[in-house]
Amino acid sequence: MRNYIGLIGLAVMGQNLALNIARKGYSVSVYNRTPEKTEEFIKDRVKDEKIFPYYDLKEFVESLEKPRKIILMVKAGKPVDDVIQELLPYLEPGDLIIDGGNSYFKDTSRRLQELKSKGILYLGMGVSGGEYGALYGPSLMPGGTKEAYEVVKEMLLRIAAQTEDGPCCTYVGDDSAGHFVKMVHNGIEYAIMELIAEVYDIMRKVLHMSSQDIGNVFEKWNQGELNSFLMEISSKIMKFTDEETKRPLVELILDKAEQKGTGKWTAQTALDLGIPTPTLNLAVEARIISHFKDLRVKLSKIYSLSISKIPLNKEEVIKDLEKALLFGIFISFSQGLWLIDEASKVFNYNLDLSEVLRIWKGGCIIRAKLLNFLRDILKEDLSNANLLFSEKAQNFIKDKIDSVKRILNIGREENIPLMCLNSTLDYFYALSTENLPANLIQAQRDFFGAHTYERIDKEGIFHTEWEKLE
Ligand code: NBP
Repeated sequence: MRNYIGLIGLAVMGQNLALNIARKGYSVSVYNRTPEKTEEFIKDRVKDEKIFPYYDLKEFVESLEKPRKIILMVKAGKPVDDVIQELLPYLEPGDLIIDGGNSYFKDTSRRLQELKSKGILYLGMGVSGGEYGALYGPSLMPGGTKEAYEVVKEMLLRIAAQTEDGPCCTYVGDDSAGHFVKMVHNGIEYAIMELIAEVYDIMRKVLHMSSQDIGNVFEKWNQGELNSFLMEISSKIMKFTDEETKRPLVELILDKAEQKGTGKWTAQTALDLGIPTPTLNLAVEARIISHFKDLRVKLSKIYSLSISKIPLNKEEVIKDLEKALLFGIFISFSQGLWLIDEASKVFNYNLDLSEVLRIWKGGCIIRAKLLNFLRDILKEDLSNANLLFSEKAQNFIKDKIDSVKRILNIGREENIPLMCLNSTLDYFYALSTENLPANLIQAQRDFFGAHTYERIDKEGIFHTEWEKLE
């Protein structure tokens, strides 16, 4: 009897995904470069599940029913290419490789083309939800050919998170669509995390709230419009006590945020495609700045940007913070969706934005009640990719703007950096402003570089000799 599917890479994601697949009744062959990890996995975590370890790649491939289906859960980048090269001698046309890691979408496109010439099917599949999601139901974002998706469709739909709107998996689109959507998912994730952190900063530094109290407010918000996975875990984090010191653990964690690259790729890709995503970009910048701890400590002593303690009504500020956070999260999704929509046109992904929002409703890190609202907006007009035109969006935004402004004013007054929140309002203002000062920029460009300009009073391309050259 051969096994239904194979999985390579038994770190946190691979182990949990293998268990999830096996618990849905499928038999799984597993392989890991370092054999000890496979042994440990089988010993520590596998019970009655039909999971079978292999320590030789050829035997691993031969253990699979045809056409073979192999999921890669290895580190993104060169390891994916290495594993594919090692597998190729044992594969036959019609076999399918699914890359479930966070691969760069351009790598996925390249691999897809290379494997197509050998008759091997390939899916680049975003998997979100961390180890918990991988085990109990992730959000799955597979992209590639429809033919490849059909081979594993039934299994993917079964292992994905289930919601009232169906399983959190769909055929995302052609080529690298799956990994593109996962990349932007992570870009939005960075932005929401930074926005929550900025709100937390105001609560602790300006409102002088304890971590426990902040946790209580987050918990309350999580019962309302802000209901989301990131709000839920933030409230739990705030209330978590360090065993050793009996202090809130969050207060003991060094303020240097790490990153693995998907947020940076989102920002770089948005710049390449010419789509404005300042909130997503600044979330990456905020992590980069956080890394310069020593420098920050030195500059903080030089500039002494102290908190001035302006008189504030705490309850009112908390209400404003809730609205500001909702606005920020809405704008983050708006920027991400616009980017995905543009990529769909440029790379011919044929994406359905509403489906993308649907499969983010469960399992993934950015799952949020707000997604229902965003889907309602898209239902009215699917071409409204940045979501800003609908009447629903207008009412939502108008209800929040004053709160955002008040919070930003507090930030300015009290010397609190609010990089992401600030950018959401500036993005909104800039996009909604008829006359931007870009006319002066065009004049400057033409002055020093003869780059030409257009005029508002007549058609054509113009150049002016701003100064006589002697
Ligand atoms: P890691 O990203 O830490 O990768 C570790 C795995 O890659 C191990 O199984 C390791 O084998 C294998 N590997 C490496 Br490194 N180089 C290899 C090579 N040249 N040949 C074969 N195998 C190689 O694991 P992870 O955190 O489970 O993530 C797996 C994928 O899922 C990544 O792309 C990640 O970005 C993505 N992802 C992770 C999360 C998360 O929450 N961690 C969430 C969503 C997506 P070894 O044991 O022999 O070193």
